[in-house]
Amino acid sequence: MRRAVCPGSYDPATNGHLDIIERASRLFDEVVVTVMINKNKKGLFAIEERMELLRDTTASLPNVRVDSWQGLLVDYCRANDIAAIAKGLRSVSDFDYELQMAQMNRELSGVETLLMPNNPVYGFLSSSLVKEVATYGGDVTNLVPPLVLERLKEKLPALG
Ligand code: COD
Repeated sequence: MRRAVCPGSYDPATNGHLDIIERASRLFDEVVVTVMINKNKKGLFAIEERMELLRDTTASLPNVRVDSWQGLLVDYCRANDIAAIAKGLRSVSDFDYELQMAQMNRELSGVETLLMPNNPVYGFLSSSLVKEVATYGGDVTNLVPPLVLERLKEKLPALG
């Protein structure tokens, strides 16, 4: 079975994430969307909630499942028989960092990274910017899945 992981913070999932997950699901037999836990970073959404939102958002993709992991991504890949990391690429600055991580992960474990150019419609989109815009009441309706929008409204009164 050809299995890939789409790792990320997903705090919260955006339409840009979804685009990459959907495209990866067409290339692999199974795609695991893994919320990587970073104890030093306090997010807006708890890990369980991020996973719930991802499950809801990817419910129509039968070969996609959601998981979480704390530690090195390559250890997760080894433990779950995953041969490829699938990620999106938004910009040249993304590329520098992603290339470095891809090379490090390959050096550590042999796992390959597939970098997919993002859909230009979502080129400017990141979870951080969505949170910042929503915090000040900006409209993020077209940038996130419906359940994410609902939860953002609950957490950020200005968005109401
Ligand atoms: N369009 C297309 N793709 C997008 C978009 C968009 N608008 N937004 C995000 N993406 C894709 C990118 O590929 C991105 O990598 C991925 O979604 C996840 O994005 P985020 O913002 O949710 O998550 P990040 O960037 O914080 O995730 C970084 C990781 C957690 C994947 C990374 O730090 C990691 O692997 N950490 C685990 C510890 C580890 O192994 N460290 C050593 C690495 S060499």
